[in-house]
Amino acid sequence: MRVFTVLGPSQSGKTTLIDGLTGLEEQRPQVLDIPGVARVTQFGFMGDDWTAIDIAGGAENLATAGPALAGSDAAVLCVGADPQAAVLAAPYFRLIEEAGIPCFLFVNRVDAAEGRISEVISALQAYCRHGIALRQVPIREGGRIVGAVDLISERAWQYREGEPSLLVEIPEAVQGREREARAELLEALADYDDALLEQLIEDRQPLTGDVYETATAVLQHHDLVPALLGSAEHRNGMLRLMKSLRHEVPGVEAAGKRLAQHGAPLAAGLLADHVKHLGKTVLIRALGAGVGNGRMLAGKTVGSITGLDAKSPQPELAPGQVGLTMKSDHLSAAQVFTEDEAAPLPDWAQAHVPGFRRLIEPEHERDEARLSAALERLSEIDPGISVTQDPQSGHAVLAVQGPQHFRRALAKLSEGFGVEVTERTVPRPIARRCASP
Ligand SMILES: Nc1nc2c(ncn2[C@@H]2O[C@H](COP(=O)(O)OP(=O)(O)OP(=O)(O)O)[C@@H](O)[C@H]2O)c(=O)[nH]1
Ligand SMILES: [Mg+2]
Repeated sequence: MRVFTVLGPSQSGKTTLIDGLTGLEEQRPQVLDIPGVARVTQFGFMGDDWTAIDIAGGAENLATAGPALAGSDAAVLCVGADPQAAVLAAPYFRLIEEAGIPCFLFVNRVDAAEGRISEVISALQAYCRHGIALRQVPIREGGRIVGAVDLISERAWQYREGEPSLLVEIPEAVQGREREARAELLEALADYDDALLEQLIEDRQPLTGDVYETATAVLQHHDLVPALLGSAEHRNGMLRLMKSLRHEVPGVEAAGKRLAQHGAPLAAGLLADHVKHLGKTVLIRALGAGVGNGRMLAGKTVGSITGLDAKSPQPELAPGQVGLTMKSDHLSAAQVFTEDEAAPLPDWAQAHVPGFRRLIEPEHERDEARLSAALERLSEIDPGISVTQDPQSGHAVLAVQGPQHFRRALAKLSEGFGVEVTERTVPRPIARRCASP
């Protein structure tokens, strides 16, 4: 099983994109939804198993993105086709660069694109340390984008509403732009492949299969960021993206190597939740062999493992597979596990220090003890939260990533743990006056 994380600015179309990818084949995907945080989908494509992790947009959710990326084989950064909005992609580019993970850029919403795609790419390039390599150029009709030409295969595709695109001849009007963009792509790839460079210098046409091979190696080393186009809403560009993922994304061994700080890791904790009647559930990914019910992980035995539905037993996870652990309170998200130990993920995957702080107290005094227990649980499942005690009032200080995150935390306290709270701003310490001389 291979895993990719889809991330990007709020409302860029990530959830719609995953719906489009999982809808390419008939069978119903399995879904785990943690509203406002992430949605995990398992699906099949051309005989391969995939897990897609959809991280809700917004800077406050970057704390969730780190652990998901750490345990993934690739990232898909989904952005809108708007050069003015490029800056919104900056924090995601930074995280992906720090993770060193292969990344596809998906320029979504091309149905509503205002300017040229090349302008979108150069605006995004300002925020990405690696070169962005356009893999497709748009086909336009009356100002609208109605298809795309793949620059490696030189095949042209005409979009169709809600259906796979139709193979067509490259329209004459696009041929000049296609040649120019293909030359740019080949030059960019040739920086990483001497044989290709030689062919270009000698003015020989490289074989399509060889160029795909180079493109795969370049993606896997995270040397360039390939960019694909489409419209998730209209299901355009879905098959191209999914086929690229299928051919180019490395297997689980690469993720295992990236996380091998203290010997070979056995599994990584990607995401956690607290579910009524079930308790703490942790989405883990096996990176090595020997992860299963009753087996040792992080120094204790694993209680039970299920599929994403939290029902179907999955007693063993083969390397690469993803499952939900229960009755295994010693496991957490944002950690990497060997048989004996749990270690925190590298710094880049850790949440930013939570800067939004509020004093909270239970609405009913009798809930004092329940609130402390709930807050302890909450900080176990949410890597972006920290809880301290206000020395003056003795009340809890809940520190989170921002106001939206705070509202979500309060909703979880109410719905998940049955504790209603009131909030206040944290009083600033009174500055001491200097005694006058
Ligand atoms: N025009 C157009 N609209 C789109 C496209 N893809 C998604 N949308 C719309 O954009 C809105 C947001 O889509 P979502 O898929 O929920 O976006 P998201 O990135 O998951 O949003 P968050 O989870 O809130 O960060 C919805 O109204 C979609 O219908 C597209 O390709 N073209
Ligand atoms: Mg979404």
